[in-house]
Amino acid sequence: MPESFLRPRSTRVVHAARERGGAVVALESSVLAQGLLPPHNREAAHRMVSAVEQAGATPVITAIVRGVPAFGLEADDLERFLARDGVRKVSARDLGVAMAEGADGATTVAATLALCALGGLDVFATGGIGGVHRDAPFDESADLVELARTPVIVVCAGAKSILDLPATLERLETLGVPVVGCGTDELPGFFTVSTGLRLTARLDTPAAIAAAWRAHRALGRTSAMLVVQPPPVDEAVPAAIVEEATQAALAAATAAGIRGAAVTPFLLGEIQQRTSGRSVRANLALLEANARLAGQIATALQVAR
Ligand code: PSU
Ligand code: MN
Repeated sequence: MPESFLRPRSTRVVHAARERGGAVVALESSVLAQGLLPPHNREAAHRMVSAVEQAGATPVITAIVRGVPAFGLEADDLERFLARDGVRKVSARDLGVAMAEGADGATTVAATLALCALGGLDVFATGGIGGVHRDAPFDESADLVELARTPVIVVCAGAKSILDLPATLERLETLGVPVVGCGTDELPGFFTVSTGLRLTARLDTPAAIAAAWRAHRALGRTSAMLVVQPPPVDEAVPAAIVEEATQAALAAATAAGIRGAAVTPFLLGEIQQRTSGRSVRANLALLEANARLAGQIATALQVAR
């Protein structure tokens, strides 16, 4: 399909950054419209954008805006997304329909990866990726298969605590997605620093990550590279508290018969309530830290170019 059909739109700031070949970092919008409640989602957007800018890169929030793939959000569009005003959750499979219907769609990791491919963006920061859910019924996030086929560096704090983390790590291995610890030898647990799950690779500087990425791409690998760092220690939540809240959230989801795309937003909302704000503080801190690291990696890639 010709690009004229798609007509992706960039804000002036993003367009200018790309014109001059500056470092850019993609940010997802589902964490803003579905993952965090107001007013926390506004704080998340502000802190992520500032952190990318402080690292010398230009933040690019991706979304479908009234049916148009958007690289960067205008102020009024961002307000609609923060107000969650008729904004649907859009995964990779949902992109085309959302466009055809002229909808506002907040993009998950999977859909953001698809837009990164469309726009030629190669660094992306998020909180935690989706993955293999615990227990039956079978549920595996589309984030995993999109990571397997989209060459983008994705900076995160691991996969969300609500998931089966050992199974998620196994699937990433099967799918050929390198998982690189930054400042850690373990897969972080999103809200928690530690999970006990050992990683096979650790690179502690943006320059080292950029070098590994160039090798990955030089080999012709078309998968993403997942860069994981623990949440900032001061804000991290003890594992026992997260696990107790997660168990209760899973039970509530089963009792309420929550299925499909609603599962993740439901569980995240339950955990926010059950940890009386602690998980939100950790979530905001790790989003900011991940945005900063992504900005530094994008800048390091720039230097090497
Ligand atoms: N992690 C968060 N908050 C979120 C998400 C992840 O802390 O809102 C979102 C991301 O957009 C991720 C999506 O891609 O949840 C996964 O949803 P699902 O499990 O339905 O694929
Ligand atoms: Mn699912």
